[in-house]
Amino acid sequence: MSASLKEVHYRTCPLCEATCGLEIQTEENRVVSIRGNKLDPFSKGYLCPKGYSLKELHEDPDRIRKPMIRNGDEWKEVSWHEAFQAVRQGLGQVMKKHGRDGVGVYLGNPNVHNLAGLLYVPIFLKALGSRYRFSASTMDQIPKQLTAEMMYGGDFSIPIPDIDRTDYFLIIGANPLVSNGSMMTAPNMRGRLASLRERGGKVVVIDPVKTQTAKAADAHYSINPGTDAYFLFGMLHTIFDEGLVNLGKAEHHVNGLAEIASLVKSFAPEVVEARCGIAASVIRTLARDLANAKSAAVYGRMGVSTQEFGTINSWLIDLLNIVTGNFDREGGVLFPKPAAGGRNVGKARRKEETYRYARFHGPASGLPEVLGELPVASMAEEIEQSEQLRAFVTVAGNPVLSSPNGKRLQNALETLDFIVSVDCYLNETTRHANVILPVPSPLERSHYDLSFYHLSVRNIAHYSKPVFELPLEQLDEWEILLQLTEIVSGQELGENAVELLDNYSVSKLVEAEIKNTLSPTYGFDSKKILHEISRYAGPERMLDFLVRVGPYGDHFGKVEDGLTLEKLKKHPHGIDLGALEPRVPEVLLTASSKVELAPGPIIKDVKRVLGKLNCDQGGLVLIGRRDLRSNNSWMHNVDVLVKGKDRCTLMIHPDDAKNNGLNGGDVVKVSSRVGSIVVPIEVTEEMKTGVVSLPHGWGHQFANTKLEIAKRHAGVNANLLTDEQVIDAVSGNAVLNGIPVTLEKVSKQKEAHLEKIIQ
Ligand SMILES: Nc1nc2c(c(=O)[nH]1)N[C@H]1C(S)=C(S)[C@@H](COP(=O)(O)OP(=O)(O)OC[C@H]3O[C@@H](n4cnc5c(=O)[nH]c(N)nc54)[C@H](O)[C@@H]3O)O[C@H]1N2
Ligand SMILES: Nc1nc2c(c(=O)[nH]1)N[C@H]1C(S)=C(S)[C@@H](COP(=O)(O)OP(=O)(O)OC[C@H]3O[C@@H](n4cnc5c(=O)[nH]c(N)nc54)[C@H](O)[C@@H]3O)O[C@H]1N2
Ligand code: SF4
Ligand SMILES: [Mo]
Repeated sequence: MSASLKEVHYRTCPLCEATCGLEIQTEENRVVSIRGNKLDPFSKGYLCPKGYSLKELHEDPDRIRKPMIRNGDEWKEVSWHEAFQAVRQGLGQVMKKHGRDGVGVYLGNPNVHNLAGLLYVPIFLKALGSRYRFSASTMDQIPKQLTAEMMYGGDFSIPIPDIDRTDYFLIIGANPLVSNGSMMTAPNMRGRLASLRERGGKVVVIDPVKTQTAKAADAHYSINPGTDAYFLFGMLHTIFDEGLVNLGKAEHHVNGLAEIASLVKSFAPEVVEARCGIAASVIRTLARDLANAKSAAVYGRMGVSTQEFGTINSWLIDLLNIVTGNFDREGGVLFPKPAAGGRNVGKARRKEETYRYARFHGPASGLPEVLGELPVASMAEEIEQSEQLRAFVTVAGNPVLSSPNGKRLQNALETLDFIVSVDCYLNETTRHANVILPVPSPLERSHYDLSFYHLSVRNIAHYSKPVFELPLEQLDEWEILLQLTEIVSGQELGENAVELLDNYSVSKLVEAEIKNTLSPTYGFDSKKILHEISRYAGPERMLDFLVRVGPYGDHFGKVEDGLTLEKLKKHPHGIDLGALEPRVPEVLLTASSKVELAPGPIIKDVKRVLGKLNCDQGGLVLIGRRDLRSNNSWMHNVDVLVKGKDRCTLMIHPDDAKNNGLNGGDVVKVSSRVGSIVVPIEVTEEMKTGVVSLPHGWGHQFANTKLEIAKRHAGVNANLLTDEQVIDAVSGNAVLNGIPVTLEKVSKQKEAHLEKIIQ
């Protein structure tokens, strides 16, 4: 074989938020090796085991490569034409009878790691116009987005820890050494935390578990699950009580400080310590350390988001950063300035203080809409109760495994008239579909992190070309989404539908921009711009436009040497646009142009926190955990990631094991209000007493999926235990941590039998 067939490709790993740079060697159409790209200015060669596994993922014979139609239990590979005809008929019938709200949509996590999802799903949603829109966000970060919407005037205006320059890093309910960081894009967390400590800084972790991150920190405090609001209020109380409030530069940019001062009075550390399980003396010391640190950042993630006070927690974390003078300053928390599609760059501020919140309510659940969607915890109920909602479109999602009370959702999906799934696997959710539309492998598409550069600890721009060309007959995901757009729009645009819709969408984008008085292209000729970007089509054309009108762009000739897609292509390792810089007040898009410290809907919820001050959790509670080799539910069919020891175990503290008559390796039946599962235990002192943990994304035992490797490592679905009826009252976010459970030892003989009955 001639050497010329060997090629080296550089690209960003699309699997998680860390955005690591990959160096991929290929020979003809095969991956020879994958390693960390040392020349990537952000990740500098760092890679986790999932990055290497992209080769196996790409080659996985179970990955779907042809459109499929289900007839009863039988799946048949069909042409794209046939598949779209079936979708047209299936969705068409439902829409004819029930209108736009006849079709619901569920959007899963990989959408935000995918240019097609980010740019074309909104177009599809607009054409569909259904209010039944659900996504993984409402079992994840929606509380953070909602507080950002209310406090700063934009749901993507999220203050990000300046981890590389801070002197004190307080991590609450996050395990970035395993998750590789979330809502804080920063490859090589272990290295970054180690540097922080080497330069004399301190890392403190608040978590019911002595996690990998806790082990790498200076101090760790075990908190009772679901009680962070008490801990955080205790911290704020101390800061006000001990005269430590110092807003610094933020002083001139906030509204509502007096209200906060008055609210925190009820939460003295001595009052909250019993509830949160962290001693008052510790709370006071931590508050002083935070206030007195040269610079500090408080950061919280899934552990504080997916609980009953998710919104309150997100808000309190921001307040702590603000009242200690760490807001919008080096070493504190700052707003990134993304190169493309910046949701808070060149945007007008609100005319009045209204939020994209509670503009309508779920007809069955009565829950408020949040940022245009309804809470996923109410998805099954909405399907069950509605005579109208009869069809669903899922894009990159596996809610049967990922959403609370997955069993109820599974049953609800079975009652629908029609489901189409845009996905790469026939899995626990897509097996319910009537049609599956397969997407390219991650190596067959281009990549640019439109979302994560809003959350990145440095400003970065990195465009990746596809490693492989699209296989013959494989449509790109954006083309699939535009075909679906055509179908739900009720029009028949003929053979050129995709091109027509793509042209239309890009021209709308350009027209909106040239009418925006804050845009560098305000008043430009749209035809000229469209002509300039016409060398590209699809996501590349939109990306070229977004980069060029962005803050580092060439502004279509106005800025010499400014960024264009062409320029990005010439920098295959990515471009480092520098450390984060202060952006207040320019970034604030509230009507007042100030940070609103006391938004009405959040303040109202404080009563609920007070009301539950004296609750006692009593028995055992279940929380979740992540594993470095997992990525939610969908990478368990990759042998290199699942082989070895069983990762789906119930972790339990030795004292709790003893009290329940259990020994390591025993198998237990775990029951909650909603269901039961059977799982082996793993006894470990890492757990807090009274708390057990189970990873999510497992439960691959179903016969009618195409996941041969995952089936051999099936595990159990943690979401057969999580309770869809317990939610964060403000945002409707799912509660995935702190689920009351009971344990019962199961004999080996009973085990297999029980598993059959339960699942
Ligand atoms: N108990 C418990 N439950 C949880 C969590 C928890 O901590 N505990 N975490 C929650 C969180 S944070 C999240 S984000 C959700 C995730 O919830 P989901 O997004 O519903 O689940 P995933 O497992 O990410 O499923 C992704 C799906 O996308 C498909 N896919 C992968 N790549 C692509 C692509 O490029 N295009 C398309 N179209 N499809 C693709 C996969 O085959 C899979 O079907 O789970 C939540 N569920
Ligand atoms: N390896 C791997 N990486 C991933 C993923 C994955 O599945 N696997 N998923 C990706 C996704 S979608 C997301 S959203 C991110 C999530 O990123 P992280 O939030 O960093 O990940 P988690 O492991 O869920 O961390 C949550 C932590 O909160 C703790 N916790 C649970 N309940 C409470 C509580 O009540 N209070 C406090 N203070 N802590 C609590 C848990 O013990 C856990 O350590 O990870 C991403 N990265
Ligand atoms: S941490 Fe792992 S999965 Fe995440 S981007 Fe880096 S290599 Fe990919
Ligand atoms: Mo997530």
